[in-house]
Amino acid sequence: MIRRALISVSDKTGLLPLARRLAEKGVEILSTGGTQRALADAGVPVIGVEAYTGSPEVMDGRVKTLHPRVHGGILMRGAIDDEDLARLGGAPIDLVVCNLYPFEATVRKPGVTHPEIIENIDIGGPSMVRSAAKNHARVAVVVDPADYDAVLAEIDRQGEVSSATRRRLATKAFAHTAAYDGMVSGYLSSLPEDGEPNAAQREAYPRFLTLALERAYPLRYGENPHQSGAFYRERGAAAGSLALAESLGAGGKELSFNNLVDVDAAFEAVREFTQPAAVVVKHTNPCGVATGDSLAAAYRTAREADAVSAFGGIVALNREVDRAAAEVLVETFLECVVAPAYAPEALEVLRTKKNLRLLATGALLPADHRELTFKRVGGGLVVQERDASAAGEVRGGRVVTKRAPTEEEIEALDLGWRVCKHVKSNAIVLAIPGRTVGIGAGQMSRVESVRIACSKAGERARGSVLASDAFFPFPDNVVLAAEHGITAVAQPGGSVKDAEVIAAADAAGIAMVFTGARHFRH
Ligand code: 93A
Repeated sequence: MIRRALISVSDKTGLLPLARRLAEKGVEILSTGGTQRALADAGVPVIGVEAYTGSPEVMDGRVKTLHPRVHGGILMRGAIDDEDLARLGGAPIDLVVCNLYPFEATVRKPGVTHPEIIENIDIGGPSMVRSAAKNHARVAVVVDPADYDAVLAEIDRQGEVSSATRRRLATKAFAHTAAYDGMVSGYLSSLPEDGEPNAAQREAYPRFLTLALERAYPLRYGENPHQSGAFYRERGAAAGSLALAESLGAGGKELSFNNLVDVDAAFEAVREFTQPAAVVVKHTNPCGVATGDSLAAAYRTAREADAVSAFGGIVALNREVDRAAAEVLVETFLECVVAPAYAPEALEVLRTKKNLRLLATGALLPADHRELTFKRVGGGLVVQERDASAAGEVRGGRVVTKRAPTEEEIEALDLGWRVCKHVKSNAIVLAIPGRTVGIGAGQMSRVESVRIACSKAGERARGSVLASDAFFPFPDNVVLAAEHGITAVAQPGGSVKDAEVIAAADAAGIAMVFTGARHFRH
């Protein structure tokens, strides 16, 4: 039975409906200052925690709930502790609803001072949450407003929260306080020896510390069938992340490790474009990318860019999938489709393919979304900022050849350059306006990638443009491109042999733009 609840929340989302329903059920509510005021103002019966402890809030709220009557009330196990609790003058608390001072939001606040940040380190909240989570055999602890409804539903049904739910809530609670302390420790470790971090450092650090992961779901298998696998979700993953995608397929097979890695690669690439776009990925590399007036047109073109590779591929789209696009998608065998959303008529068409996995991310994160990326290397993680640039680098680049690219070449170079960033190095992308025609990926020498891209493009290489993720170490790449009829090139520049590379381009009438930025992908 839930008889007494302690509610102390900074984020007051959903507070009133929750408290009202608890009060209606005869639950006695204890609350701290601000929460108590909010409830009293709304006419919900509430007892101030000061009245319960007989001890006033002191030190501007630093000490509010750090009291044996609070922690005794939460930690008491049952009859065996009745006497001790009575001696303290406390009463059993059965439900703790608490979310913490907004530490991360405070750190990110423009112009915030160090003392303000320190005041936003919650001490009393995590203590209550941990006490309640430890005693989940008797107490339910709720740290996330998203859990209010489920908890209320159980109380409605059976007057209490089930032991399975209490266990789940406790697991979540400890993960929550662990992540919170991680952020605090991260902030402190980011401080220069004397003084405070600058705004950019402050913005960059918290993501380093929200490395708290939760097991989301098992995968069909790892990279190979003899390896088991699971997907772990970052706590606090942004809306629009693959981690939060909903699975809408007809059922069929579960996602595998490779599926997710490929879906991620495809979805990252398709976000480069604002007009309707489609990316087909095989083995983490795009094999066809196109834009168009509609998703259906874009996807058809992307598939045709390398129809052989597209078979069994992973497709990402940057718009809600409509019926027309769905009808083109089901023409060939695909593993997965990922898009922000699907129209109901599109789903109907797509679900005729039993084993086609459909993922809906709900939103499209912008191409320049800032976050961190991780890769495990023996016993540790290499962590870096996401490569968020590419847009504008061709148009803002420096023309280094006698001939400047035409507008049409610029358009094609811009597309090729955006795609290049998503192709494993050494990356070479051949494009014409609105689509790729040949992609050379993952070779150990750049000239080999040029050769592959040209061979993939075949006759279509003639009159196309070339984007290279890093500079040309030798002019041989340009000579080869010229032999295949390529008319313009975008590359970062910066090789000791730049002069020779430019001379080779001039000799062949190729227009070349230095973007000044490199986009390795390893
Ligand atoms: O300042 S604290 O570290 N000391 C406390 O004793 C304490 N008790 C609750 N922070 C404390 N809290 C936090 O106050 C809760 O975690 C919650 O975030 C917040 C609610 O305050 P109010 O009800 O006054 O808005």
